[in-house]
Amino acid sequence: MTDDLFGLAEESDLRPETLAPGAVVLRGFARGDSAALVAALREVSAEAPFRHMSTPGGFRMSVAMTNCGELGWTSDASGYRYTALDPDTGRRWPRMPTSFLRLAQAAALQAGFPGFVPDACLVNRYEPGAKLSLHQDKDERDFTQPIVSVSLGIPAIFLFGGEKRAETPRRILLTHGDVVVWGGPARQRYHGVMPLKSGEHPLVGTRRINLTFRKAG
Ligand code: MD6
Ligand code: FE
Repeated sequence: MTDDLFGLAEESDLRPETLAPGAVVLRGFARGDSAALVAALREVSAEAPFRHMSTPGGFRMSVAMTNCGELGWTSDASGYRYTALDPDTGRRWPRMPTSFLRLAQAAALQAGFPGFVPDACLVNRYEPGAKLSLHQDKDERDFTQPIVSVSLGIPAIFLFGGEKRAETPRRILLTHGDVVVWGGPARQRYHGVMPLKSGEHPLVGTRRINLTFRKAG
């Protein structure tokens, strides 16, 4: 899965970068698969279009979202939850593409979480200015399972905090193909994404896409 077909992978690509116990960045891990991932994503978003969900408090999220897999994360006036049906279409979420599943499992294994079987993939699309406020991921049932997060497109600054919101987060630049795996003692850490700066990526265009794989059910 690393992009070493022509021996171009850099040293740093091969060594996981530890953010905290249980959280690692696998630099460039998805780069070699990224064209296939983007092609598969086009089919997913044709079936389940990106939409701006509302927070329970009534705010429109700046990040546009969709899902694939058995379960999809949704937010509206009644709260955050996973659903088997897309509330916008009334149909099941699209199947998780095999390329997505294989990548997520390989990344989890590389990070020390064998046997990861995600049933949900939340897809986040950031246009310039879009951001994600500090939050914890706590809508899943089983916190022993990690989250695998794949960044595609233009770079973003990822905020990685502590177990309390007040802790000042670290800032980590995530670029096209970077994968963050997040589990064990890091599972409940606050995190977010700074407002996206403008840019252009040859494959993805003027946006950033993030895929987060979870075992939700
Ligand atoms: C994003 N990611 O990178 C948003 N959550 O666009 C997340 O919220 C996230 O990257 C849990 C674990 C890894 C993540
Ligand atoms: Fe999150």
